[in-house]
Amino acid sequence: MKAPPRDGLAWIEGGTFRMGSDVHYAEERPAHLVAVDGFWMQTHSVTNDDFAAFVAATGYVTLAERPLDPETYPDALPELAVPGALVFRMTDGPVDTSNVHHWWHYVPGAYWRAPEGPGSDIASRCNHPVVHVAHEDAAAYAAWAGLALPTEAEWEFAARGGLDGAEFVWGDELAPGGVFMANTWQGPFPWRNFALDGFEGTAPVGSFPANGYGLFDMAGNVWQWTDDWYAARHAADPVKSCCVPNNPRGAPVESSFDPRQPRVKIPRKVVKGGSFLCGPSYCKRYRPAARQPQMIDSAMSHLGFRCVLRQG
Ligand SMILES: [Ca+2]
Repeated sequence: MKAPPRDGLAWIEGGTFRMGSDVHYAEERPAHLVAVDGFWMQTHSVTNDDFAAFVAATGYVTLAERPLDPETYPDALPELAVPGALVFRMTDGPVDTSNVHHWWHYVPGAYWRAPEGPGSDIASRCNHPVVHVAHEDAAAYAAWAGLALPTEAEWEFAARGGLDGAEFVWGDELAPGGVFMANTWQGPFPWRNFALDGFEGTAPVGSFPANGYGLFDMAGNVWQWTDDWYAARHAADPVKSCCVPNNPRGAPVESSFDPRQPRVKIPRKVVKGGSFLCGPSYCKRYRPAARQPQMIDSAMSHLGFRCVLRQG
């Protein structure tokens, strides 16, 4: 174990691991060998307090606080062309879970300091992960802090905590001995949240046990940005075993656009980890192999980030 160059970083000794999974969602396939060099990673997601320090020092204004550029959003409805962010709201009863608009609502005035919109605040959530940060906001924080956003391979290698091939970042059982190991969703999504793990929304960082590398919340709580462009599948293993990809940097940007929305030209990055909204009844993405595409301008109440520090 190397001594950290600053507080809040854990050393992740590099190595070769099997990235992805062949037994879950299609986008996790195929499981394939990848090598990553050693790096440092923040032990916690960046918190509201952390982000407030960045904003106080720089005057930074997040994407969710800025008016929409009509050139980027030619089809935006006028009511959506005001600054805001996507806020999760529980429904009154069961809904068609193929339509995310039942529970995601564009709320004018919602941003990291007012996560549910005007009138809400983070006074009681200083040590919760910051949310409503678009990719460029996360990247700006990282640059200010002298850090970087992780690649998907770095993120997944770190999340596995040395348990190569395990289902979860702590092992193979969702709640070993009935103990919840991450902030996820218990109950029928999105209308009943039993909060058996103690948290209905986000939890303070570090509320659950760390993984084998000393990293907290690498499953559940909030999704985390990576710096890799998304593709719907992983690359397969190379034919020759000599040629395991080293420090892969994701897919080309062209592969990341949403084929279901051809008019939208906003590329998508990979997010990892799942969130407090992921549960067995809807979305089993609280696993290290799980991944999701996210348009880079997304500001959502279940999406945050953490940073890495590479050597050299
Ligand atoms: Ca929960």
